[in-house]
Amino acid sequence: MKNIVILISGSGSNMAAIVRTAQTQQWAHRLNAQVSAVISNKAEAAGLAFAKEHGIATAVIDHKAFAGEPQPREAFDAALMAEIDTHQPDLVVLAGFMRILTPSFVAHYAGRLINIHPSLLPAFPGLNTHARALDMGCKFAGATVHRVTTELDHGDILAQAVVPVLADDTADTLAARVLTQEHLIYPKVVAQLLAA
Ligand code: NHR
Ligand code: GAR
Repeated sequence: MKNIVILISGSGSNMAAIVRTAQTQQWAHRLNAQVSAVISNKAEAAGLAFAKEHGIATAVIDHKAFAGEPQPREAFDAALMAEIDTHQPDLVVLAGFMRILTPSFVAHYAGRLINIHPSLLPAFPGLNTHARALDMGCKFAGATVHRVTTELDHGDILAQAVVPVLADDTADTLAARVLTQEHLIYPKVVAQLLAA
């Protein structure tokens, strides 16, 4: 059985899409894999309740608890790694996870760490992607699944989905259209990587 650990910070709808695919065995490839744990840096992340309801182990590692440390990001990432590694993951999946990870974290999970980003990379790395795409007058937007490297939102691209930008779009309506596509491509990439 292969183990997937998913990191979230919020609603966790991409996590839920992967959990549903795993629990119903509706992978794009023949696969014996489970979501072993869902870990959030925010105790209030709505996705934690979904994970618990689906029988998945959850944990909260609050990044704010490390604010007093001399190297708060390193200390947070070390605690996160210790929790993740108890689940012996074959793949670590960032799904709306909002903390930038240190080089030591990235190196520790080299080859098994992926993210979904709500833009057509290399356009719009970083935050507020939908507002920026609208400001630029983009006619298409989308999402990218990529490997996580030390350079933010710059790792190898594994999959993309494209949606049209409509004349009356707001950042919220565009985000919702992109999110429906994220839920389709992310479980597929997870299956591809674990089948390989
Ligand atoms: N870490 C590394 N090293 N490389 C990547 O490509 C990463 C990463 C961590 C997260 C997701 C990413 C996205 O899809 C991601 C990719 C958070 C921020 C950010 O600025 C930027 C990009 C992404 C996630 N975070 C702030 C920080 O100080 C906090 C923002 C907040 O809490 O709201 O870490 O877009
Ligand atoms: C998704 O659109 C994801 O691409 C994006 O946040 C949303 C999370 O939704 N990720 C980032 O912006 C990372 N910085 P979810 O929690 O419902 O999966």
